[in-house]
Amino acid sequence: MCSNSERGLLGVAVDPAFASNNFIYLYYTFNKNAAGCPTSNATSPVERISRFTLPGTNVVDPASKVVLLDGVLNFAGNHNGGQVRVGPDGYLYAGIGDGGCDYAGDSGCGGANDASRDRNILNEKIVRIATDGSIPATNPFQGSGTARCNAGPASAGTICREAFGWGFRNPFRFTFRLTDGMLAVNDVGQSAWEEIDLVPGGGDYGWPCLEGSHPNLTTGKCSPLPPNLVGPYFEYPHGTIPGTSPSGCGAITGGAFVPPGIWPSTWDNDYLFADFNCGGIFTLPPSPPLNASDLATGLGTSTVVELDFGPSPVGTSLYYTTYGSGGQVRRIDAPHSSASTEFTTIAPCRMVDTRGSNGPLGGPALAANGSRDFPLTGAPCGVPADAVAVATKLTVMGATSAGSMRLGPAGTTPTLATISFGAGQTRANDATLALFGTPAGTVTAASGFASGSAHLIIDVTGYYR
Ligand SMILES: [Ca+2]
Ligand SMILES: [Ca+2]
Repeated sequence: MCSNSERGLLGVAVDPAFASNNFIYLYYTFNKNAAGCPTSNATSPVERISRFTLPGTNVVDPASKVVLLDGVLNFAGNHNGGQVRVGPDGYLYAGIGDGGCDYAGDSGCGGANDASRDRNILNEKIVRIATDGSIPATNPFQGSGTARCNAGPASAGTICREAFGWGFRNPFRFTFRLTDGMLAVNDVGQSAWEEIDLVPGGGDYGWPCLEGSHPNLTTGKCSPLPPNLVGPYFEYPHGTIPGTSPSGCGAITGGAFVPPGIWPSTWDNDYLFADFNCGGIFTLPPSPPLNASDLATGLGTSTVVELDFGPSPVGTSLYYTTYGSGGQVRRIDAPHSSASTEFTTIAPCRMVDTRGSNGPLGGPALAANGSRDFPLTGAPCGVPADAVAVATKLTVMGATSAGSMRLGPAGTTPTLATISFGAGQTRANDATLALFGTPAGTVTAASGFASGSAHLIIDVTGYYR
């Protein structure tokens, strides 16, 4: 293997039937012909995808190797793509980059590299093969004028049958939409635009003629502009992504759709994407308008390279890998809640008055060293059942001894005074009471006085959710 420049083990996929077949698929840079790992050679090293068996010992058996795709050009060492995944259709997908510089030596490097226009190579393509290496019957480029490219480039002018979409620059990471299986590709841009492409199969995504939806190369194979180019689903300029907070973004990496039901429902099917340069993970809604916003920021530069949801102690969590910081796997169990920032005022409403007749919201008075639970959602004040806290004014009257009331979420044992009073005093205090106890929506009021009793009144003035 070669691991210089951007080479190395670039992707791992697990077979959906792994529990019975133990198959994994690895995308890596193969030191072909033991030629060393030069950065200006059109025949070695190469990108390769092989299937291996990973037995219960958790050590890959090298003898189990079955090469599925080979001879993919790796010219300058960078822009190698690297993602490999088994799609919801059971086929193996991989994203392959432009190799940094033109393998044919007739254009240039970076934004001048026009190798992406060549359809007889697998570079700059999303490829799709069956897990045994064969070509799915429904691949878009079949029949006359096409050829297999699984052992290396085909003759000039022919089209690779492995290609599923083409005209990418460095489709480093991709994933599949949960609702319909649509392939979503994060194509790393050159110097100005990062893009997300939806790829149903067969399209030309424009590089290097376009970067995102903007002109990049306007001469040679891009003059005139090729017809029928597919524009990005979403693009963002280098710098600050509109709607988000970090600066210095400029290299899109991992992407993942939020599985419905694991986070608050406003997150269901959102598309998460990461940027390597600014160390952030951002979110797009499931449908236009595609306004981006922050999920996690300040993760450091050269960090996030891959996102995926997987099982965890809390059910399902978001995992991401980092390149900086020595290489780490990190986990996010839930997005930071914005719930406590949404406050609704209501006209002051008396919810609890223990001077009234006995009942859940009335008497009797609280007794020394005792406690009572009071439900604060629903009638008569109308605090919704999903409120996480209420704003209240507490009043204590008729205390027969000095002390305090301690209020907290139901099911807890409050130990701190929420309101203090002397014998015979009437005292009032504003208090925000959390409702996340058991049962939800209910608070416990504990008596912090040694004898007698005291009346408690709770007037609600608003709620948070
Ligand atoms: Ca060329
Ligand atoms: Ca494009």
